[in-house]
Amino acid sequence: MKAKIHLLQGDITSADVDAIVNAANNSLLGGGGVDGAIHRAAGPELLAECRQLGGCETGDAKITKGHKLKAKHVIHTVGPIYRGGRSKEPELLASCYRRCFEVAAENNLQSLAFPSISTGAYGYPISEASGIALRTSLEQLKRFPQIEKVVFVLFSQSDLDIYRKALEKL
Ligand code: AR6
Repeated sequence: MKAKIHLLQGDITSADVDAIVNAANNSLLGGGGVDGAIHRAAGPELLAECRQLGGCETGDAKITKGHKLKAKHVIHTVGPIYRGGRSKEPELLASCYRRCFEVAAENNLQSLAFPSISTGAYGYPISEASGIALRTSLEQLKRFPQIEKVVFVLFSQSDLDIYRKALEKL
C-alpha cells in the first residue's frame, strides 16, 4: 500500500487526479493559501457550489465538482488550528485525512491529491503533521483498496524533504 503513496513538489491545482483536497476553513467560502489558489483556478462556480454546503466542521470533509480544474472533484476539509498540540489537534488532523478517503470511496474515486493540511496559516508543525498525514493515509488505503493512488503535493522543496523522511519512517 505504501507504493500507492507518491510525494511531489508543485502546485496542487494542476494535479491530474479524480479529486484534489482543499485545506479550507469552517465557512467553505474561500481564503488564502491553497484554498485561494484552488478557488482561483476552479473559477467562481466553485464558490457558488460551496455556498450551498452550509460550511464544514473541523475534521470533516465535503465534496464538490472541480469546475475549471483538471480534477473532476474537490474534497474540502478543515484542519485544526494548532494551539500547542493538546487541544485534540492530532485526532482532528487524522480525521481530516480519514474523512477525505471516506468521501472519495463513497463517490467511487480512485486517485486523490492532498496538500499539507493545517501546516500553513493554521500553524501545525509540519514534522508532526507529515507523520499523521502519511500514517492515516496508509491505514485508509488498507481500508479502501479501490483507491489506487494518493499524491501529496508539497508546495516547497523543504516540505517535500520532510514528507520524504516521514514516509521512510513508516
Ligand atoms: N499547492 C499545494 N500546496 C499549497 C499551495 C498550492 N497551490 N498553496 C499553498 N500550499 P494553508 P492551512 C501549501 O495556509 O494551514 C486558508 O486561508 C502551503 O505552503 O493553505 O490548512 C483557508 O481558508 C502549506 O504547506 O492551509 C483557511 O482559513 C499548505 O498548503 C486556512 O488557510 C497548507 O497551508 C487553512 O490553513
